[in-house]
Amino acid sequence: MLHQVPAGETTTRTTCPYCGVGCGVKATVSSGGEVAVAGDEAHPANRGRLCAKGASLAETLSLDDRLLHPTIHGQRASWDEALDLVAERFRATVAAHGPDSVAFYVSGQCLTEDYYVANKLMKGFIGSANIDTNSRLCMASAVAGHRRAFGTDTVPGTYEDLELADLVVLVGSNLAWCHPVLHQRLMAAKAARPGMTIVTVDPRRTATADASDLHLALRPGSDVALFAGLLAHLDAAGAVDRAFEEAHTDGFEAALGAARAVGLSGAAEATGLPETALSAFYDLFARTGRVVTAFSQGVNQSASGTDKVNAILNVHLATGRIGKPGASPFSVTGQPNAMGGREVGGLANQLAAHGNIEDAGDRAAVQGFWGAPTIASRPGLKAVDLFRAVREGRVKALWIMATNPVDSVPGADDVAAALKACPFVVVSDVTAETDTAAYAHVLLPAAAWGEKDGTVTNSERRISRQRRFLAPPGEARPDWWALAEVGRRMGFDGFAYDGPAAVFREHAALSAVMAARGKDFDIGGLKDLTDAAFDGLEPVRWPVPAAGGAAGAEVGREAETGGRFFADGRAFTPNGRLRFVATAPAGVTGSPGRPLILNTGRIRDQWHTMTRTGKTARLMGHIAEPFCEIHPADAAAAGIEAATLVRVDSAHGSVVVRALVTDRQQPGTVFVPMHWTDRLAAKGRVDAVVAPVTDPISGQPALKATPVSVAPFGAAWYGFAVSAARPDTEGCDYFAVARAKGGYRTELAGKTLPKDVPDAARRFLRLPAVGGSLTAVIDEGAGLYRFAAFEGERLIGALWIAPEPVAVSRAFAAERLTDPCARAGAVLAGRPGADRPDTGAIVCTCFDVGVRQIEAAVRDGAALTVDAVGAVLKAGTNCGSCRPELRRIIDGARVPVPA
Ligand SMILES: Nc1nc2c(c(=O)[nH]1)N[C@H]1C(S)=C(S)[C@@H](COP(=O)(O)OP(=O)(O)OC[C@H]3O[C@@H](n4cnc5c(=O)[nH]c(N)nc54)[C@H](O)[C@@H]3O)O[C@H]1N2
Ligand SMILES: Nc1nc2c(c(=O)[nH]1)N[C@H]1C(S)=C(S)[C@@H](COP(=O)(O)OP(=O)(O)OC[C@H]3O[C@@H](n4cnc5c(=O)[nH]c(N)nc54)[C@H](O)[C@@H]3O)O[C@H]1N2
Ligand code: SF4
Ligand SMILES: [Mo]
Repeated sequence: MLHQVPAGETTTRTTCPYCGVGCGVKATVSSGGEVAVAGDEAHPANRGRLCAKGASLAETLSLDDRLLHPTIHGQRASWDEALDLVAERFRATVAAHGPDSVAFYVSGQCLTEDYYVANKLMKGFIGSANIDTNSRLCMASAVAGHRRAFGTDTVPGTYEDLELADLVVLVGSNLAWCHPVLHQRLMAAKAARPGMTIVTVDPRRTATADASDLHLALRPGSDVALFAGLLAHLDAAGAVDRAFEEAHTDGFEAALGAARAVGLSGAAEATGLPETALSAFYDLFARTGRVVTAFSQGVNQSASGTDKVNAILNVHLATGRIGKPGASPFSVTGQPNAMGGREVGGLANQLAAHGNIEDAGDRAAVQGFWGAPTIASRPGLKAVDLFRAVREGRVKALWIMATNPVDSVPGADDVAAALKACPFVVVSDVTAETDTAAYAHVLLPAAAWGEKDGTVTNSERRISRQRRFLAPPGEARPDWWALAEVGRRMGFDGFAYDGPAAVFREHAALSAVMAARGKDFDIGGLKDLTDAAFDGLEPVRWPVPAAGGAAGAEVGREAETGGRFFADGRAFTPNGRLRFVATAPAGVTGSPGRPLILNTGRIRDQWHTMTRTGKTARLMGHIAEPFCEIHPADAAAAGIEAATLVRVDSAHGSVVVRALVTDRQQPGTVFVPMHWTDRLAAKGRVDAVVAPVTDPISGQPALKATPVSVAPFGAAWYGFAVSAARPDTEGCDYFAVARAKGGYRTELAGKTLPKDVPDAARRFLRLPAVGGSLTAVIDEGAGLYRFAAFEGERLIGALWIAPEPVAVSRAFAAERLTDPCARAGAVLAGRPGADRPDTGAIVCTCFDVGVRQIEAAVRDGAALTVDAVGAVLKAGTNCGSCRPELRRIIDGARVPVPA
């Protein structure tokens, strides 16, 4: 099935739906319905660049797995039936058990308009603050840290600052993989100004660490000690900006006292880093005026996340390096609209438009503006507590929108159990193929990226339009509409919007009301946009006050400050002063029987739970299977051999993944990616393992520090298959399935070999259904089996089985699915003949260039620099996402990803 498209070719300027960099995208729809995407040269975030994920967007638009109409208890229903049921169940639950017995769990991937309506409905009309979002797992510690230091949740700096700085410190951020276009901007700035220094603070040697001048591989969780040591050093070195400190800040002495108690030796002890390395970093920081410290989930997702944020903010306040060109702390946001969600107050402890839920005046202002019957007067349940309340029956009706908590919330098996036990679960998604949708009583089909209109705000506070260029398929509708319809059907006034522009105008008007109460978030200048002006809205960074409005003095501030905050020392605290926070060093340790610390996070080419990026063969070519990075010493101690399967166990659950033995991981720690789900692997949901432990201030879970043990899985046999149809993995002890061009590629393994292997192979490849004859080469004694099935000349399936991980070229095998004359002999051999190169795992997804090709070019001397590899093989010359990896391959030390 294809989207319906208008006649003639059209190009629409929109914004990428993935990371918080917020790149502008041009989407061109041909008259035949083909979509092509390119970077938007006019967008200030990316100036035409896109990373591999952005560049592959067109390949994620197929409708094969889309949810096309509402369902109730799995049966197709009309929107009217579904919306009436949702409204009635929420109304009845509130009537019987009070407003706090219902909840919404939404997402930083909602557009601002969706988010605004959700927050308004819950806080102003249902009258509970039980609306939380996956931003709790993502930005909550940054929000809490900002509010402690600035009295408001505001990112002081801009992207340009990373280019202007002489020192960029990346803390707990794998920028090269997670914010690739911002990383490319940084790399380009460094190439133009080689004197710039980049320091990465991360326990793991990441692609970002490879691309930096200094990598501080601190012990997990020890960031507070690192920055406390730095604050003490800045004071001792006379680098504190006394004038700024005295004129504009509070709390310096207390913070310094706590920092001195740590000192250089304490920092060295906590971080495990040599004093010499720390001193070198501290000196560099002290003597460099233009410093940007950018931080992300290695900071936020921690039991001491808020203190980590404030330890970072402290050193910038102490040196007055805040909101100045090239000198600022900078929290990098994750999702495309993480920032927009904070603007509408989408977290359970916020109010709309930077209002404070604890402030009666703010509450009255918001309630009055909405004409709402009520207003939530205390914070609601935060994500982890919210699912606990669902499990305990305190929350009885839950609406989940644009997020997949059964995979992404820690203690994920308990989340699944909670949904199973919940009397009423509504899920709004673009696909029913998620682990969360499986628990929905009502499924609502959402319009996807490219099918809906609205706005998002990126990491540097820039609001950009997402624009529709395709008609929503089936009965899919935008999320704001479903929310407004439920509001209306619950009998509330104030939800009669005729489109997203109307919602945006209301949001902008509310911000002006709140700005008059002294809030910094002010887009009052956009409150009267006509529909046409909303359609044409160019990317704009807030504040955008109305001329002569409450924040009229701010007009022209963008020109003066470059859109930065706090350089003038003016804060949004009650006394208007910036605040230091005395922070307490913390650490993480294993527990008896679970000696290793599990760190989790992202890989370059996948987005979260893979519902979209998992649809493209191109993006699966980079890493196709969940893995556990483990240091050789820990692997040896546990009897784990490279490329075998391992079980990672915590007190909460387990995963079975591929061992990736590498000294990029520090001893005592392991890393498992967050992306795999029950749809794509037998047991790869890492949040089933992660402990639901949270930061006491922000409520953000510590997703990077769970005590675990790792042991061999004990597979008796391993397999690899390629197939035109999705294989039948029923009963497989282990599988990981991924899209390949022309079908699927699957890793598999088992504890005991099936009695009749050829029969099992036939079932696995679905030959009874798809037809085709099976050719086999079997050496039973050696445990070696090779099967290939053809339909005419076309390969429809092949399966290799061995007692060890099978030595088959994955790239070669997968390519045979689209080979018009795949020869059985070559297929069964699992390797190309001498006449054809084996590409190895794909490194450059834009031009399909594999690791072996690059290594060969380097060995031949044909290419010794990243640019030379580009000239010879084109690799790295389009989106550039693979450039850090190219450099590493050239240096002879590629991250060893499975095949
Ligand atoms: N490819 C890709 N890009 C994405 C996403 C995606 O799914 N895929 N998701 C987006 C989203 S929502 C987010 S939030 C961002 C996240 O972007 P990042 O925060 O950059 O990504 P993560 O991989 O979660 O974690 C970053 C690093 O924190 C390190 N770390 C772990 N523990 C510690 C510690 O105690 N201290 C320090 N200093 N570091 C530590 C990890 O080793 C890891 O390398 O990425 C966004 N971009
Ligand atoms: N262990 C561990 N866990 C983590 C993290 C980690 O680093 N480690 N990171 C955390 C972080 S930072 C984040 S942000 C979360 C992300 O985790 P999730 O939010 O759970 O992940 P996604 O896969 O992005 O889920 C988005 C869902 O929305 C659907 N969707 C897409 N577009 C639309 C739309 O327009 N409307 C609707 N209604 N649905 C849509 C998608 O199909 C998908 O099912 O994971 C968190 N969990
Ligand atoms: S860096 Fe990549 S994923 Fe992030 S917004 Fe830009 S194109 Fe999208
Ligand atoms: Mo995130």
